Amino acid sequence: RGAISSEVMGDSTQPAKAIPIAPKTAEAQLRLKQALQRNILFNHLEDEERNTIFSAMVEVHYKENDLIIKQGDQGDNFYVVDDGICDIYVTKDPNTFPGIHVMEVRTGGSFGELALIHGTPRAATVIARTNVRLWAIDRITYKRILMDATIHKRDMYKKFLKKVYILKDLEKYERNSLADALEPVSFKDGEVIVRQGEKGDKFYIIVDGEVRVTQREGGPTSTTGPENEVARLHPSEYFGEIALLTDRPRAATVTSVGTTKCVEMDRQRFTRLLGPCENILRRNMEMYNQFINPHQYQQQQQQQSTK
Ligand code: 1OR
Repeated sequence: RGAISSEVMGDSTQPAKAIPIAPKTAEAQLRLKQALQRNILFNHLEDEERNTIFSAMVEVHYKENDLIIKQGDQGDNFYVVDDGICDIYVTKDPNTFPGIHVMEVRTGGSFGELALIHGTPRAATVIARTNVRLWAIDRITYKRILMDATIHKRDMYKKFLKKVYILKDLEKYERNSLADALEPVSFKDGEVIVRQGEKGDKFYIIVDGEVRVTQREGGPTSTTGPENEVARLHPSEYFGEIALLTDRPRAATVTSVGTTKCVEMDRQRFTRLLGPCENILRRNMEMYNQFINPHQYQQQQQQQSTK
């Protein structure tokens, strides 16, 4: 495990060390069980596969500034972050190390899949920004149990995510990570997806179908006033972000019109992955204030239908 690569990149003074495996105490096993339950990467697993992963996963600890993966090395493990922050760097020039900071990975995120999927050298360097606790899965187990689902999901959402306007500034790799984190959900005609005034923990992007957005008069927490339609949303559009960006209750009710297919993300994944899009999300949110005015909206709808 963790063989030291003979390849020396530039003037890096830190060789890749043997991986620092922590003992699998009862407490660690409990945390591993929770990680397996919570992390969407493991959602689709059959019981037997879950057991295999459970035995294969080892807890590893790195200290702040430790080198976890070195670009150019051979791939051994895939990693899931249990706690802490890792920074990812890429260099095109073998004389500069670690190169340009391209991304950060936090709790619930993962890295190290590319070399295992493609059989290529490590495409980036990963360094611990804080003390970190990771789960490591060896190459053979990763390929046997997790790889196909990841390839399939990235492939399936590739075209779709490219069309989503708010994601336009994401790098290809970031869109792939986002694809990993999406959960497909489907709603029946008339089903309420989010309800005004309630606490919200999920963000949605519409894949297929239509939703109706309604608001009660008398402010966001009003539960009694008359309801007005303030918007209709369609594929590639999104909802549910205000409660996640602001920690306020749901600002409107969103109801499925016919059958609607969406992909959803919980708060943790939303925060972790949509950081680079936060500016656009916030800017768009400011614009609702002008838009969410039922009278104005109805006028707009009328204008559109007479065009
Ligand atoms: P790996 O097995 O190659 C390094 O080991 C890991 O860093 C890699 O798998 C990914 O999991 C992760 N380009 C390449 N690898 C990346 C990138 C990345 N980001 C994270 N990793 N780019 C970042 C895009 C925001 C592209 C940079 C040009």
